[in-house]
Amino acid sequence: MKVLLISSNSLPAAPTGPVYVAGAVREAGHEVQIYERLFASDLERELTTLLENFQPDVIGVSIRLVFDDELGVDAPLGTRHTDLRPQVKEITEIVRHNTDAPIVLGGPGFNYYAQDWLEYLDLDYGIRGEGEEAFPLFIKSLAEGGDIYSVPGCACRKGGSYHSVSPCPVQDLDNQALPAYDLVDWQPYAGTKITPAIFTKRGCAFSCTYCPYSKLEGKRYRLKSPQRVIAEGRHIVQSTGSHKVMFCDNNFNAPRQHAEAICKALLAEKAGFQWGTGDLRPVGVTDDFCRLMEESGSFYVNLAIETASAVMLKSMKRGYTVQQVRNSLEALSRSKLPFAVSLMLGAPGETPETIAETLSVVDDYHIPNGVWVTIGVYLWTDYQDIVAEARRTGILKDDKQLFSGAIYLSPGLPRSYLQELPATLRARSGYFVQFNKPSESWTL
Ligand code: B12
Repeated sequence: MKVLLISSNSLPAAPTGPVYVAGAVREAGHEVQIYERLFASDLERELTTLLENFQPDVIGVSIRLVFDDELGVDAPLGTRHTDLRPQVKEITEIVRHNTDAPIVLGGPGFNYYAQDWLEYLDLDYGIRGEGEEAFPLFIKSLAEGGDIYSVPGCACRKGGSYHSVSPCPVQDLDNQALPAYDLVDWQPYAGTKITPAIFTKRGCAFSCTYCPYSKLEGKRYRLKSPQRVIAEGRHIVQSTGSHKVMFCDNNFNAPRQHAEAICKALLAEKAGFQWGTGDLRPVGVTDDFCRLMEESGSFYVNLAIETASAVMLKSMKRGYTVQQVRNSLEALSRSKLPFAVSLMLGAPGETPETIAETLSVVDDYHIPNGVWVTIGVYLWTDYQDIVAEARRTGILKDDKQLFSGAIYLSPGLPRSYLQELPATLRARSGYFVQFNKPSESWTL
């Protein structure tokens, strides 16, 4: 079969999901092409020409985001909210107009709202969860007349009604195809300063109240071997020319032994690339661990503190203490690692006092790569415990709000305080502030 994978993302990020899925589909014996929407200058013309020339039998559309909040100096509260759904619709309508081949939706932005997306786009097929095994199985069933509706993760409309099967997580991550970075032209990504990304494991053992990851990926870790991580990194160097790779894990350093094993292997094998990660948990970030990260070629780490108030650490069920946050910051400060810190303000229990506590901890350190502050917690899915709290307190009134954008802001934060907060934080050196909004017209 000929399979076209469209990365529908319109914001700068690596096409990580599409390349893993493309690799798997290719290994299953199909001919695959990837279309990247991010760099389209004339979407309709480019996509139409590609569909005419390639004549795909199946089109997979990878949806990364439903909405996004980007910093914008002119926007109210300094953040611009963009609803990204119409951009996905534009793509599927062009495809629909040009071919009758089935369109299959998937990706991290699809998982939480499968039924909403199918209705919104008026399409029939989607796959929730990891696509490496499920998508080739779906294509096989399609080609051989098998039962597509029994494929794990299948989220489809059948005879007008919605039908879904639970996703089945990939167990043996080492035995999957390499991410097909060779199928994309890396030049434009490099020009936009995007770093190719891979993941080193699936799963999350923690239960932070605002985060869906442990329910999305399971609490048990499924680890890639360090050799496999190196093989993926080398494949990236070879196919993109980039000597930098991002590990886009949930908490790179959990389990800690896994992170250490990867660093030691990178060091021992002179892997030939540097690495970074956006999610380091402030637990066990010792001098030794920092040295290991540094010597194994880390060019960037973000310490995901989120809060340094004892009350809020408990309320968000982060599973560490203020002292552990301080220990991590001290070890990173003693190292040469370029590091950043992220904070998430506004979860249940947050007050001006808890925010002051967090800031007073961070103030004790020099953070070389800056502090990224998010105000307001997105409500995406019942996988986040905070969604139940939002329903209980009337912040979330009906389920449709989840698909169109909803945020949680602690009732303990007065409006007048919230109005001032972004500007107050931005006045601090090295602070970036994203104020999550449910829509661009939303005001306090
Ligand atoms: C790493 C990451 C980032 C990194 C990206 C770094 C990088 N270099 O790639 C950073 C920190 C920059 C980031 C930023 C943001 N992120 Co982010 N991010 C993630 C994270 C943790 C992993 C994504 C990833 O690459 N995974 C690895 C790949 C291989 O997995 P995957 O993309 O899910 O693909 C698999 C499946 O989805 C499926 N699949 C994918 N495509 C397709 C297509 C078909 C046809 C099929 C069948 C299957 C399929 O198979 C793939 C292989 O298993 C996810 C959460 C998560 N754990 O999924 C959030 C996530 C994608 N991010 C999210 C958000 C909201 C954002 C931000 C908007 C945050 C903000 N600023 O407000 C920004 C947007 C930035 C941007 N430009 O896109 C949300 C999106 C939610 C939604 N429903 O819209 C997620 C899901 C987190 C969450 N809260 O649940 N993010």
